[in-house]
Amino acid sequence: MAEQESLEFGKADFVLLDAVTMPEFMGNLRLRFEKGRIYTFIGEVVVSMNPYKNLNIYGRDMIEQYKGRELYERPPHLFAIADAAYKAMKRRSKDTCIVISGESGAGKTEASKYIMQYIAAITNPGQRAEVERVKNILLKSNCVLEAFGNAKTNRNDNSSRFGKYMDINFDFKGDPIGGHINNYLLEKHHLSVGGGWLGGVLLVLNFGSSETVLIVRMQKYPPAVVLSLQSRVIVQQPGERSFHSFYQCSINDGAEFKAVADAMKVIGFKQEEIQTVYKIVAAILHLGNLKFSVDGDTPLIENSKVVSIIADLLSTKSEMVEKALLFRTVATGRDVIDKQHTEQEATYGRDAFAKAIYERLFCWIVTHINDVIEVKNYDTTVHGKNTVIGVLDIYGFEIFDNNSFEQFCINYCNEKLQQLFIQLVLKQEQEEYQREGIPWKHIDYFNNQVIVDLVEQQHKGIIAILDDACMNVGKVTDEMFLEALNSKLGKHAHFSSRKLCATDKTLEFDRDFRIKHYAGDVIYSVSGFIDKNKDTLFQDFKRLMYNSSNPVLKMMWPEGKLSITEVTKRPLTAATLFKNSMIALVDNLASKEPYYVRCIKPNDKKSPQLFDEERCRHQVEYLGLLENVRVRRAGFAYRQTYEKFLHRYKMISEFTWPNHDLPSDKDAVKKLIECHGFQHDVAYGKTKIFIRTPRTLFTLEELHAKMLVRIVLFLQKVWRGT
Ligand code: AD9
Ligand code: MG
Repeated sequence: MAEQESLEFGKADFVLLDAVTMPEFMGNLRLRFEKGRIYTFIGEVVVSMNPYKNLNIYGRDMIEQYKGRELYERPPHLFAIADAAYKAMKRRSKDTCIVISGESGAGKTEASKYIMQYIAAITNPGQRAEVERVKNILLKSNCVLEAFGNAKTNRNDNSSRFGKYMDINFDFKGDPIGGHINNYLLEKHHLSVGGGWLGGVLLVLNFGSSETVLIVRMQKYPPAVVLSLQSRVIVQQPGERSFHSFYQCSINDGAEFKAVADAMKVIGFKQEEIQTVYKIVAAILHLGNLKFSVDGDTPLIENSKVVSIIADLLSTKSEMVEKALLFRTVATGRDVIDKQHTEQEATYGRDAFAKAIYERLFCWIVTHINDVIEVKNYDTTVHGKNTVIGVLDIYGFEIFDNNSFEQFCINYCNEKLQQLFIQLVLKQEQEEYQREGIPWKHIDYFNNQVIVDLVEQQHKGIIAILDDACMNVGKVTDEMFLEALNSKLGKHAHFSSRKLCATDKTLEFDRDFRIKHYAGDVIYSVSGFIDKNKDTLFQDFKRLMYNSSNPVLKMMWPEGKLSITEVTKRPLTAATLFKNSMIALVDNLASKEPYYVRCIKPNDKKSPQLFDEERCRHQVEYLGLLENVRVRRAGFAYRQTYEKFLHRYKMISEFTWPNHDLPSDKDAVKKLIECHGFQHDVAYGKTKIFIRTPRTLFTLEELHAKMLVRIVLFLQKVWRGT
């Protein structure tokens, strides 16, 4: 039992703390971390500490211990929450979701993988082939998505640079029959097209024994060129890398390359598709090697050999690649002319092209996986409800030395998730007690809706102001955008900039603005906001890709079909697309029964020993864990309307079985509760009964199960006439 662990390993549930104070909370968190107990409950929430070492707690024996058990029967573990979500889905036909949150490197992705492994392990006892196929693909998809969507950062060697929400669909037997992945904003600006890091490396792409072996010789950049490229593309901070995929086909990470290629085969990627994937990766590396020079006003490509390699890799013609890089087709009235780029435009175009083909590749990989795991031909009339467990593993709150558009989006996403948590766990809970007339002392928490509004409000929020700036026909600079922010949001309590508070020394530059996030203050540099939000890719590149003779590439770029005169609609901006996807995500999560895993990173050194008190406390604060404990402690684990409660348990009391003659269902429930001696653990609301501890509920369930057995035995006797 969870409580039995208390003395030696600390409290297994923070609800059991002697007093709900920060020192008590931190003391328990530290003790458990030091004793290798990385998981602790807050009611049904699992708090998880990253152990930064391999623990032997995810094996088959462990899975068996959690399978089918009630949440509190076993020590806290991810498997407990996975099982709870699974049981709710299976027994009550509820769609559930597991929301995993925490900052970069806190262990979200690892947690999501253990949860998926657990679900895979406890399902399909009948070993149905189709279910095994789906399970295998769901598990293998991680490896492929991580190769293309994760990168080494200073905070995490395997940092997810995209958000992922995966639905797993189950049939009426509770076996996985399919799934769907939603991916959110790949941080493509993480992609360095500078190429310098691969200088001189012989890039070998080996597609199995018989297929093509592609050898691409990388050229070394003079350092100055690499630097100027990097500062413009806003790429990795020192010590960071681009996406894993770029290293896996070079000398560094050969074993991973094979694992990814194998996983792609299992998922069902065809050989030519896998080839295309790596051709695109190679083409991006070569784009990084392209150099422009200027002859008068005219930009030229210095190394035309590179152009022919790119053309080859993308199955198009050198002349067409060159034209797309140097010219832009524009419609002026009725005429269509080729307008020559300046050198700056050409460089911008090349970088945007590299990022766009990578992003498109990533989305195509996700779509491909979705095609293979999509539930087809499920007949609900025959098979019953098709239920879902969703698992959300999305980037955590980020504060870097230099925070840009990507951190702005990521942190906005975390505000949305925090708001959902508040709505579901704190606010709703308290509101229900008030509604039901249960005596309740209000617990204060910071409601971050005000920050969500600051970012997303129509017409007034930061995204709306940014979009306005991007809509302007004339040349709008990042500074002009900052001006607009200052004039419209200057008085907002969660927004500030240097202009507005000249005395504020933390805002060093006139290009910075600050948002007071729920998790702390973050200073954003406006540099690049406009470009990244517009996310312009000249139509010429889209057409170039659409006209590729490689059918896979062509399929990735359907909009390249349009000629310049047909392209009229202004595409939605990156921030608006992101905002829409976040709103849809939160709506989706809110429609499911949520389970939470709150991940904490013990230190910034990736050390298994160090418990950095300051860093941990900060995370406990902004994850709102103390408030969570308070609400939970003051609250009730279970509630049900009197009618439904009676419907389930009336058979365990002579006063209510088969029917009661009391004035109301509420009176009948009171009688039932009293005859079993649970009156001290419940409260009676206007329409619902509230039960404080889960143990009471388990006992009720046990009584219910025993009574069912007796009834069945009795009926059998009656049927047999004995
Ligand atoms: V990010 O927001 O994607 O940058 P995550 O996903 O929160 O971040 P991740 O799961 O990738 O972090 O964990 C970071 C590293 O911590 C892993 O690569 C492991 O080395 C380590 N880790 C995390 N969880 C565990 C665990 N349960 N057991 C052992 C772990 N090591
Ligand atoms: Mg991750």
